[in-house]
Amino acid sequence: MIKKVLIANRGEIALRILRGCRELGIKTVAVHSTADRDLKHVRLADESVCIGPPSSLESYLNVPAIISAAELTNADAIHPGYGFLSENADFAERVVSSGFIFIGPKAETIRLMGDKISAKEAMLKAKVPCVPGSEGATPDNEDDCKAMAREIGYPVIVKATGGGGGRGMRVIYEEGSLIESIELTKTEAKAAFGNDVLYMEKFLQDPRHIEFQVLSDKHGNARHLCERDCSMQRRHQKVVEEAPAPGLSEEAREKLGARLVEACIQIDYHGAGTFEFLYENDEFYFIEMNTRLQVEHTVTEQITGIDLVKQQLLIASGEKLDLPEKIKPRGHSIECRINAEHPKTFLPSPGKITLFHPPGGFGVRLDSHIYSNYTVPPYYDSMIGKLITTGDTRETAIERMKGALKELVIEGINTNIPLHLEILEDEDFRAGGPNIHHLEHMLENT
Ligand code: MV4
Repeated sequence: MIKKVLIANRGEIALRILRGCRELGIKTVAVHSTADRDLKHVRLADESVCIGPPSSLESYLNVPAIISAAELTNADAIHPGYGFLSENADFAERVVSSGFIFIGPKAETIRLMGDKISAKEAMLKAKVPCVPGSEGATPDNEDDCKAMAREIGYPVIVKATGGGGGRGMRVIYEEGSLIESIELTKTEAKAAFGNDVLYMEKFLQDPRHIEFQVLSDKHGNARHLCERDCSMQRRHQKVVEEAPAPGLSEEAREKLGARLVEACIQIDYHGAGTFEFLYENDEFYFIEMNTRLQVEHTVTEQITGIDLVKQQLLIASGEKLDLPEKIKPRGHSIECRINAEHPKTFLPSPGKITLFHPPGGFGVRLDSHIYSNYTVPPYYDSMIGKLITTGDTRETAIERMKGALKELVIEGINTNIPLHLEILEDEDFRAGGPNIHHLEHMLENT
């Protein structure tokens, strides 16, 4: 078993990883920037190392500093959390070549999934349903591009193979703008990812974003842990997530889930992972795979009763999955991301939290590192916590969330709590299953 984990992250997820380690009797090493000396997990960790100045590039993305800290403290393994270096295949490789365990899949798997064309190829091979499209790169000849788009049918979308998460893509509605759009996207992709290879897909106009959680060990055993609906987003930032996806039948869940378990075994996946889909007219279309623990993993934990961080640690230690053959979801769980930002303008709102009162009660979970008199630094993501409520039904989870949001007091900075209260009153949200454009439409109309 792993005995000591270096947590290569900050904020709520660093605290979440620390809590998982603690329950398995694993010692923890916190690494932090000079701006993060007062983070809650730094105080709770067995050891801590300052790895650099506030700038992420010089601290949480500073590979030599992180590896040195692991050497200095004699850690066995490194947990990357989400964001930062979590999906950097070169980092995973460096971790392993320096003699540590990377808590996540193999570097080659991260690389396979990081390249969106090769990820789609792997999924097609595993018979996972994908968005119809180019099956490889767009041709380098204008006429062939036009023929391809015509065959797929407009509107089409071109995406950078090195992109993902909404970066480096463009929708094209008619042949007249196809070539110009491809050239523009290529130029942007080259600048952003150092890779101008594109692929083409049918553009789905009003899909939902539904993703499946998986766990897969190093002995050829895999499970799916049902799905999450993450359609409530603004500018590719998720705002509210829930599990299970409203209205999805058990039959549809098990049909796709079984395919994904097979896919995990086929690609020799190790650890926790997420298959992202667009869902439209009762059909799933694979878009990307995330090879990390996600922000919204909590709602899956709530409905399955499985601690995903513990499972990651056990898998990385080489243990066999010890989970039931079929994982049955129980009840419904919703997560609201609490951001230090203005509820209307979305401008970041760093500063000192002068007063903090957490909510509580049955079915209420708050994953956050904040405390009274903590100062939210301006250098990082504005998410300061996640409020999660769980109940037997979606309605109960929603009502519990309303109560918990009203109980939650954060003074001294602006937060998006008022936005969440608005969302919970929205008729279409309450009906369940809004599409990926719904929140942005809702914001335009108020
Ligand atoms: C799409 C799409 C429609 N059709 N692909 C955006 C993030 C990246 N993961 C893929 N994205 C999309 N790909 C096809 N063929 C619409 C989006 C999209 C989206 C997807 C998920 C969640 C929010 C989104 C917001 C805008 C566009």
